[in-house]
Amino acid sequence: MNYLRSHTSASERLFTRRQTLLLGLGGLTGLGASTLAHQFMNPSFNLTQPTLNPPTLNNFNFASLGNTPLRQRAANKGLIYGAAVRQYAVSSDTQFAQAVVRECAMIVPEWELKWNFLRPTPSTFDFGPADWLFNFAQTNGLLFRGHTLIWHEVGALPQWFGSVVNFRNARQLFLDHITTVVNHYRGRIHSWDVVNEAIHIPDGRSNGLRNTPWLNWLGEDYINLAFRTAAQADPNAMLVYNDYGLDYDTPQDEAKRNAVLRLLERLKAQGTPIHALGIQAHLIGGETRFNAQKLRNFLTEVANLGLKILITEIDVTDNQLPINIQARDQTVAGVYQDYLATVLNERAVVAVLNWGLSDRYTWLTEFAARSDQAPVRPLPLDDQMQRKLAWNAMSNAFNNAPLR
Ligand code: 9MR
Repeated sequence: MNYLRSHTSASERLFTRRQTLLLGLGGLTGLGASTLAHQFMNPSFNLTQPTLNPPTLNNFNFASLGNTPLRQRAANKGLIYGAAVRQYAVSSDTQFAQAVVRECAMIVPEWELKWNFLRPTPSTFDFGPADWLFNFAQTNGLLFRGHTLIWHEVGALPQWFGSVVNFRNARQLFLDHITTVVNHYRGRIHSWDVVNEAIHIPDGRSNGLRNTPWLNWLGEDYINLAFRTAAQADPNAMLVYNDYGLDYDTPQDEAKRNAVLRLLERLKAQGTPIHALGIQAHLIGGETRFNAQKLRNFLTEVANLGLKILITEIDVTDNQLPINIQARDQTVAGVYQDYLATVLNERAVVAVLNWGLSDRYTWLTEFAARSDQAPVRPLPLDDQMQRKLAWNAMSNAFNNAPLR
């Protein structure tokens, strides 16, 4: 199977981000974000006073952190920590598998529950690779979450999709897929990303919905229908709407936050069985347009709808940062620290998952490669499975998170 086929939304997104980043390459240290987060985290900080360079975070060499793994630090605060993994990596790389078991309390298949893996033909299902991961999770006492039932992304759809699905059979295929897949793990799964990335402001619809084949075939109610169908198949799974581009203080992200909120409000108002928002949090090393208060307000509004929040895919691109590894790791760690300090302060946030655990296996190797060819370093463990400054920053953020 060719995993690197066209990935419209992912590559398009990174391209856009690269463009905006190039325009804002003033301060590459991430200190702007650190400062904001610090102000926000400090209850005695008076916003009307001039900013006197509040102490920024140190170099993340927290000597006192100790060896406690991320899952334990998160659990101490009532949080779940986990990561997306690939079956081939876990099954062939013992060192990686051991790191996953050591650090994680939950895994999510990065690929294996997408249509291109599950649906070799329109009438068949292949749960082989996903079940392998499920069994790995069970054997090692890890929770398992599902990603994703409904997603427009061409790169995650089977080759036959475009030529087989049409107005006449779309509804049946949609219902059968959700019912069969959710039923397969019924009662044994933590949560499902039921619908992924359904908001796309540039598509120009007044409610921000993305123009997808499903929208075209089933109408705007397809999101509600997906959740209802999933809930019927497994009344106990946490059902999640998952999206990206919600993190920064930019007009695009602001518009997207608003559209996502309106969508969640509509769903709640019509009694859709939705339980949580998944915030992907694919973050950008070097991006300074982070406003902790705005992000925090958004989380509060989501929580006020009675929804939980999961940080589902956090990682930090480093392809626009200097090649020096120490400086690069420092900036990446700073982004983790600022972001997690902000979001973990909201008690509706119940889980944090990295999109990958080790730099040995990350989608960013292909999708946000460095022009100098240096390997990318977006995750808490390096490509030798060693803990990095990003791991320290995550540890520190969990240590400082309020108990839920
Ligand atoms: O990381 C995944 C990459 O390896 C796949 O090629 C791609 C298509 O299946 O999906 C990537 O994961 C995406 C996730 O499913 C949804 N949010 C964005 C992730 C990165 O693009």
